[in-house]
Amino acid sequence: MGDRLKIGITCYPTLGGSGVVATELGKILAERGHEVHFITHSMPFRLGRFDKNIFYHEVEVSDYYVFRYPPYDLSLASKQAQVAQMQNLDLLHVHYAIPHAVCALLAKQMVGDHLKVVTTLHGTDITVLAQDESISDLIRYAINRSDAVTAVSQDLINETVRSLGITRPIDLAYNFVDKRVYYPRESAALRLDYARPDEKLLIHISNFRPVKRVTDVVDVFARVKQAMPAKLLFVGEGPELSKVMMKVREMGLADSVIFAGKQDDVAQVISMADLMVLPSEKESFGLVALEAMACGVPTVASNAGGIPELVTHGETGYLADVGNTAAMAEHAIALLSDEVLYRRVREACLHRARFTFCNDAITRQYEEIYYRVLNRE
Ligand code: GMT
Repeated sequence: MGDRLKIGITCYPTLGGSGVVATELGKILAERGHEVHFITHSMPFRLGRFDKNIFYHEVEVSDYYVFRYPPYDLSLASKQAQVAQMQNLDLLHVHYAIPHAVCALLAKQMVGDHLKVVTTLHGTDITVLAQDESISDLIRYAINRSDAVTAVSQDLINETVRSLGITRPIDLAYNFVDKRVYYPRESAALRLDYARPDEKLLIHISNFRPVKRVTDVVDVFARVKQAMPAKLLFVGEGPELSKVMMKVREMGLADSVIFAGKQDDVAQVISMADLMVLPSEKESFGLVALEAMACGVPTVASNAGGIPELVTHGETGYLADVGNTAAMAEHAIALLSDEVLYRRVREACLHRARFTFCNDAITRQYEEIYYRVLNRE
């Protein structure tokens, strides 16, 4: 390892994949000897155990009565500047351009140019927010002024260049999972609470936003169930949950579908399943497919966004066009009814998760980016 760095990390601490990746990265950087300061509005939900190299600084928003909208962004920028000064930070690594990179750039102006800003794009900042002209100039500014910018898939880089006309280099740094946490867990006894041994168990995990097309999961499952005994396990909750529940009831599938709500020990839950279903409309990466892959569970997914960079069709899972639930079900049935094929795909999943999306290699890649912006290569 090179110099010991002092790194501030800002992310959405309670939000899906980006929060998980930012937190895991911080934990691994701390294990590698760096000092990591999380600057967020609440404790990152996967932070877990105590570590002498990890610090948490809570952003408190002023509720001064003249503010119609409490200014979170300004509170964040001033906290980032304060922590950077007090702790002598080398850099701020922010996840999401809006508002985190913009706040970090303001903090940098307050502290001085020696404070570097590394911005990681996770998707919705580009695929949704950049479409809004009133905000796209701000995203472009944040990207162009950051000392380094990374994105979680090549597809997201292409989308950023195309939709914002960005010409500066963007580093590709794939998401990763910690292989000490994500591996096939012993789950035979637990699984009996969800499915009989002769039933296949399909799983879907998300925040149930419309972009996840969760009702497509029900359509895929209904077709699979016609071909073989099967159960479906939903993990997570969000705006589309009641619509999905209603569809399950209308299709007469209530006895075969389990809604488990939010779960913490995702690796344990996934390990019970035979197949992950991820039919999203858009997905810059699709972290849950990687979590499944690392637990030896293949994914049937849409070929949207960055998913094909993760799920190799015919090798570590199967892809179909967005909304083509018939094709997704066909792939699922072919895979689940052929034991030899299933074993081969499972092995390929474990290998790919371990070697292509290896936490050590990707953490080192981020370190190299940090040393580069600090001119300490
Ligand atoms: O997809 C979401 O609803 C959550 C969002 C997030 O901030 O976690 O996910 C985005 O970032 C993840 C981590 O990089 C990616 O795995 C997801 O694909 C990406 N979501 C979208 O692009 C829709």
